[in-house]
Amino acid sequence: MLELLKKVGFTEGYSAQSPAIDSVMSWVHILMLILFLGWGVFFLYTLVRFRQKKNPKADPVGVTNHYSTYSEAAVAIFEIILLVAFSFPVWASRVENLPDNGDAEVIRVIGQQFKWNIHYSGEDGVFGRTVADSIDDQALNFIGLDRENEAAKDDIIPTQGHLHLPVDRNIIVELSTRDVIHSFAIPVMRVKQDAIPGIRIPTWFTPTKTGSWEIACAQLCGNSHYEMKGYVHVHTQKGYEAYMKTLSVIHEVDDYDYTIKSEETLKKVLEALKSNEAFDAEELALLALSQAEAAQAEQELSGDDYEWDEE
Ligand SMILES: [Cu+2]
Repeated sequence: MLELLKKVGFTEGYSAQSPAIDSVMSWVHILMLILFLGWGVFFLYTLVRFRQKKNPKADPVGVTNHYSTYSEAAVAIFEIILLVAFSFPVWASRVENLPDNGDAEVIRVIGQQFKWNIHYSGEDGVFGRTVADSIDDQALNFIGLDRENEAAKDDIIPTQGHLHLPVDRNIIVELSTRDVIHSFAIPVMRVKQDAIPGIRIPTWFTPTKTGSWEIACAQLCGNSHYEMKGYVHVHTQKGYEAYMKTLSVIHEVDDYDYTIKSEETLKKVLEALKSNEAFDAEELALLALSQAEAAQAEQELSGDDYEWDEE
């Protein structure tokens, strides 16, 4: 059944949680197919059996047997089995057995009309304080991160809409939103979770393949909902570490004149991932890191950063 579904546009599943969800999907589609065929045949039968030529006068009594009741009951029983025996256990294991924080990469995702903001805790593993009053779109501080806060200093905020992940590692996404309800959906990872204002909801998955895919918003959230898409980039472990470290060095240098080379290389990393060349991407990420570190050394030599501090 799954093969058939994939032929008509059902995406491949690239997370460790995909097979269980796909099996429920298959069972639901099998039931729907049986129902479709059953009702279809019944419909054609009634067209012929009760045609006007043979039944010129309407019969006010109608059908007196109970076959339709039995078939309704059979469908209900099948659906109950589907829910209780298949869907509930799969869903429970998806949402209840959250992996340990030590055994997972914890990343915050904050919905916003009409972008996805991604927030990494950086080297210290602690998320910096975010305050609604500090939100400043002009200054590109979309999540209101308080950079004065000690824990916030090493936090990494990649370009809006770009979620970077390591392959074969548990990912916990702590999901929230700064305005209306959104729904965070990565179809190829079989992930879909609503983002509700005022609360932080964890959702988790384990990517099993490197590459780049789309993130969608699965909840009508306003007039530009259709363009609220993002990208999930799954790197090799080494490539991921190099990419994140590069972002952090670029943030420290904070001067495009110095970091331009490194930033150009980072773009190539994403192109390589998109064309499914994870090892090229890893090489490029390491190159970007060395370029960023060289830029940092150059800046220190020129004394640029001291000037900046004095201002
Ligand atoms: Cu949305």
